[in-house]
Amino acid sequence: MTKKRVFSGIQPTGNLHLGNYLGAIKNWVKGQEEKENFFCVVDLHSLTVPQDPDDLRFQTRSLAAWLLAAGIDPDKSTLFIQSHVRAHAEGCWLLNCITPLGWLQRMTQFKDKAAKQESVLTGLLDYPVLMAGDIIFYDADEVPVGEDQKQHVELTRDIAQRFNSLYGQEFFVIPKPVIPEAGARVMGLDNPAAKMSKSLAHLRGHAVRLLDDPKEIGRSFKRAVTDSGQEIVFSDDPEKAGVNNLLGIYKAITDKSEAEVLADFADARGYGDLKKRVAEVVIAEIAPIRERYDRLMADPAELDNLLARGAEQAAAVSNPKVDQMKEIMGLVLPVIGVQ
Ligand code: ATP
Ligand code: LTN
Repeated sequence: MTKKRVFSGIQPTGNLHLGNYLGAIKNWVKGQEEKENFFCVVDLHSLTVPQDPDDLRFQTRSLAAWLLAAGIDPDKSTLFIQSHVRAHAEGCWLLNCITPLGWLQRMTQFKDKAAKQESVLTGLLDYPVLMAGDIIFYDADEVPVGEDQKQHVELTRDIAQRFNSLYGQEFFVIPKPVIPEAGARVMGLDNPAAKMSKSLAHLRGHAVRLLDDPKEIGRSFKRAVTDSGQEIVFSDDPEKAGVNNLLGIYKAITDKSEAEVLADFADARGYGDLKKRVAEVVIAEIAPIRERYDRLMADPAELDNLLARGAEQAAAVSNPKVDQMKEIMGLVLPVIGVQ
């Protein structure tokens, strides 16, 4: 039986946090054995809001190093940088030409991000089309992402279906989002009503960043907002969102069931104890990743070699797919040698 193909991407925008790790990266690592995986540092997506060039260059390598440090194994998965493979930007144009504008104007992430920008770039509106291409140029079956990206994967399905029906063939595989149950939505420690977010990670006590040292992690959990009660339970009640978030983090890190998690806290003395124990498991998980990250960043040539290998493997799949797409759409392919 052929393995299911998985594609996922993450933006090199810095400040990688526990939400990114539990909502995305940890699941990528777990799924490496049974699936054929493509993991992409989506640097072109980062350009949809203004970036400092030096910072973007650093963050792109840094994110690749974090992914390897977290356990992405280049012998099992293809890890690469989006802009290293021509199919992404080129194929995005082709998809633009079959995607109705209204579909993009409806995206909630676009509306949220556009509201925060003084001047909205065309690329920001087009962001989901670039993302759709990432996925469908690899014939991916599954897209593991956090809850916030579900709408984009649904749009990807619509775009793929539209291409297939316009050109009368099953050319693109219709992918489905895979949302992890635990860790799908890690909330801010300072405000459990809002998701933990890179763009807020500079605020004291909002996020646990993978770069934080154990002391800082301990302090962030200590300050975490809870309620005035003392019941340690999983709950949908907005009042209990803080406690629910702490338990959810513990559950995602330990891979335990809700019952097992609650049993672990049966003897806890109040929220102080809860916060301390959650901090401990988070620190134990992150510390070795941080050590591997430091080692990888100390050898940039080796990192670049690994990424070159990944780009070559990725290009071998997506470039021919985009060339086929061009042909289907009526473009004339150049004779061999003019690439
Ligand atoms: P920002 O909030 O500043 O836009 P981000 O923190 O969402 O950025 P992304 O690069 O957009 O970061 O997301 C990377 C991956 O992490 C995605 O798969 C996303 O779904 C997941 N993710 C992001 N934040 C969370 C969170 N709080 N909980 C769970 N998963 C998350
Ligand atoms: N939009 C996603 C990042 C992303 C992605 C992808 C995720 C870009 N291309 C393809 C899955 C598949 C985000 O912000 N997390």
